[in-house]
Amino acid sequence: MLEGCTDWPEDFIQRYRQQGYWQGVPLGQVLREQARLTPDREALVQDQRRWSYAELDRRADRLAAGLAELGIGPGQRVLVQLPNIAEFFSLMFALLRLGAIPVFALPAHREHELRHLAELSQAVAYVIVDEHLGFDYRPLARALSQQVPSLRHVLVAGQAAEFIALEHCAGVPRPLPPVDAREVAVLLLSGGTTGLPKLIPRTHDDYACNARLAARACGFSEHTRYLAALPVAHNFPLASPGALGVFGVGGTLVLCPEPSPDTAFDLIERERISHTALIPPLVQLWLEAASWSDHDLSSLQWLQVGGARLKAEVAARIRPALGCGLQQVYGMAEGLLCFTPLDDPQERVFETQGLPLTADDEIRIVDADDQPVAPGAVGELLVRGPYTLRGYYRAAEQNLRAFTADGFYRSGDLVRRLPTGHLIVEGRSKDVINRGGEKIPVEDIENLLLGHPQIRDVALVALADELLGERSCACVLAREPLPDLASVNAWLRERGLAAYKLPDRLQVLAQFPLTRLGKVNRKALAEQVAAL
Ligand code: OOB
Repeated sequence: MLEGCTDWPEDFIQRYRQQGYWQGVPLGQVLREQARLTPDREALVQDQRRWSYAELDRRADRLAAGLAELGIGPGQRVLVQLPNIAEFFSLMFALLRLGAIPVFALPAHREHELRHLAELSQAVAYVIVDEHLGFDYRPLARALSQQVPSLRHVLVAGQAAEFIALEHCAGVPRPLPPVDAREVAVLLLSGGTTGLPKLIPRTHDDYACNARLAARACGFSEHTRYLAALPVAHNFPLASPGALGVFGVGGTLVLCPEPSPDTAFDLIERERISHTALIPPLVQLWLEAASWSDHDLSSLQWLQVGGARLKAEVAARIRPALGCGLQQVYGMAEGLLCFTPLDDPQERVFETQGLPLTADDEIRIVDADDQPVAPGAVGELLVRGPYTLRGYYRAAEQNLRAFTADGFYRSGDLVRRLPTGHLIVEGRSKDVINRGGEKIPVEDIENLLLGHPQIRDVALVALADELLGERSCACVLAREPLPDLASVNAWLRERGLAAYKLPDRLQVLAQFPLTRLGKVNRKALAEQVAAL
């Protein structure tokens, strides 16, 4: 296995193979097989572009040949920061066929996140789009190539300037060395952990299992027309079941440039979309928009919602407003996926986050001493299974804390389990703020803020928010002249922080409430600030 990754123990490998979770088929081959079965069927749609399975397959091969000519090969990491455009998929499959490993950054990430990802992964190339939603990625690429010596190439979808144009990076397809399905296929970003974002190795076998079984749980078929409204670099629309789930069954993926109701409703009507996936704040926006929109949304059968807790009241409004069913999804880039079954009674769909995808997702719900809680009680969810990682990439020290000795991942989520097995997410023990599905790593932002000349000490806490569930408040002990939110956020932006991580509020305080051990009492602090 790729250096810096933790493999499953041999007995688990045997078991997951025997039980058919791991089928030994690399992800690049999944597309190849579908292109053989249904070459002319529409694989993906973006604006005016419509690629059949044969076309996507051919483009991936030609791009793989072009990338090989640049010296990109098995095991090398490539930092990919692309929005929802067709090239995302030709590139992804090209890399997968080469055995090179995409590291998927989100379009919203900026220099702060990208430098960390490029350095940690020692990426040899960085792939961007020229511009998206008014942001030019090429200056970012210039800065990054100067800072990270491992980066040898920048490839650009669109106007390449001094870099390599993705469309010119094509060669004559040639046989490539076989890819081992047990190897790492992609590195995903962790949203769920304390400290700087970590990288999650997902193997061909485990990620194919993830997408295939998720597609089954969501009733995907060759008739599925899935709208990717969320950024496809994220595990939810990428493979849970998302794009990979669609490609595995010969359905059609329709790419939406951004998830506003205006844009999405046009596409739902025009492309007769059957399934899509959203995070909870977007559900609320869509529900409002649907009440005055005259778009024909009648093709929509299922809306999948996950990433953060969906309120039962909002859940109940979905069918009346959008005319489709709701499926709750509780997932994590680390692996475990839970879905409410399609035939579940309404109250379970509204009130729970579903059942684990497979019988071999081993779930433990434990207290602070790692002891199982009483049935039905709230505890931290630990998980081990055929598509859940055994260790973060190049993170030996953090892995000691993030995993139990017998290989369970500590999710940091507080859950309880109903007698039916359904899980309900009740809260969180880890230091992450979940801003409507977007994850903010508290420690990382605090460390940045500590560098601000006016800030002596800082604690970033979550405040309850009607729309987002949580938003972030930077509580600071400060020096004169006292900082304000606008100037601090301008300062953070200059340091290249993604916009969704900027504090929503800044509160200057004289002191922090402390615990008996003398640490900042974050709970008391959040309550105190919320009451101001
Ligand atoms: C998804 O993945 P990540 O990696 O961005 O974030 C995972 C964390 C979970 O540990 C949990 O804290 C939270 O996001 N979460 C939910 C939730 N779904 C995820 N909290 C409450 N209710 C839910 N339904 O967010 C993700 C990955 C695949 C599918 C769906 C979501």
